[in-house]
Amino acid sequence: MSSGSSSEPAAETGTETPTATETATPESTPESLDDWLEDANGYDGELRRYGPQSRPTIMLGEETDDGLAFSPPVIEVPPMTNVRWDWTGHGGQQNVVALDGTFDSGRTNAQSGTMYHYFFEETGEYRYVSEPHRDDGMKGAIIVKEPPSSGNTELDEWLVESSNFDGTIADRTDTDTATVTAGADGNGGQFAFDPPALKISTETTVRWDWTGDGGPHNIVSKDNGPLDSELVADEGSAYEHTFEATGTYLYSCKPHEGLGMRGAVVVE
Ligand SMILES: [Cu+2]
Repeated sequence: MSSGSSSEPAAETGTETPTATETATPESTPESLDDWLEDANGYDGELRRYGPQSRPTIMLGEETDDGLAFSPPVIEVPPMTNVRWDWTGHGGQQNVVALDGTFDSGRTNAQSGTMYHYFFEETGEYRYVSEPHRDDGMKGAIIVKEPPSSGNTELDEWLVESSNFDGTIADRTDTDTATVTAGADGNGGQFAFDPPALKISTETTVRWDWTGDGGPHNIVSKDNGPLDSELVADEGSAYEHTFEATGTYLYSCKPHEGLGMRGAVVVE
């Protein structure tokens, strides 16, 4: 299952027994992931989620207010994802070592341009450190789990990288006017729609209310849908649309679409 050269940090798949000199000490007492990550440099409690077919890259040696960090420190990926680590060249010698020995980039390296990758096949929580900086908070985690599922595939694929989407479609089928907050917490700032997905009946008006946070946002349909608001930043701004026809309507805030600022309206 292994491939790549042995002298450089190399591609690996499957499980490998760490060598004696490079063995990471297993945790002696189980500690929750949240507790373990509490002093992880650059971690603000929000993980970055990637969808299927994505190619996540984590930078080593990112300078943060806390100190040297993996960036992003915590990511969530589906099974069968190849995760890559790139050395920035900052902060001296670094490596990537899973606490449970699942993956190990080998000898430390300080060279910008060094890379390592590991193919995650199975679900699980993988904690890892850069050994020279493990006591200084340079640590991270890869969470491998199935993406959130609402049962609506089109919607699930559109929202998979939206941090506040957990597979729930908020039920607003019993109201004539449903509201969505634009500029809610999420996606690494105030870059979320809340709720990200909602379900309404035909003839229902959806109103998006701007919080004023996160800079200018807009509401624009994917492809050629009916939603097309102005790009505005002011708190108290609003945009409305009344949905006549059934279907799944996908939209985003164009400036923040890549961050995951996406939403969906299901009209029944
Ligand atoms: Cu936005």
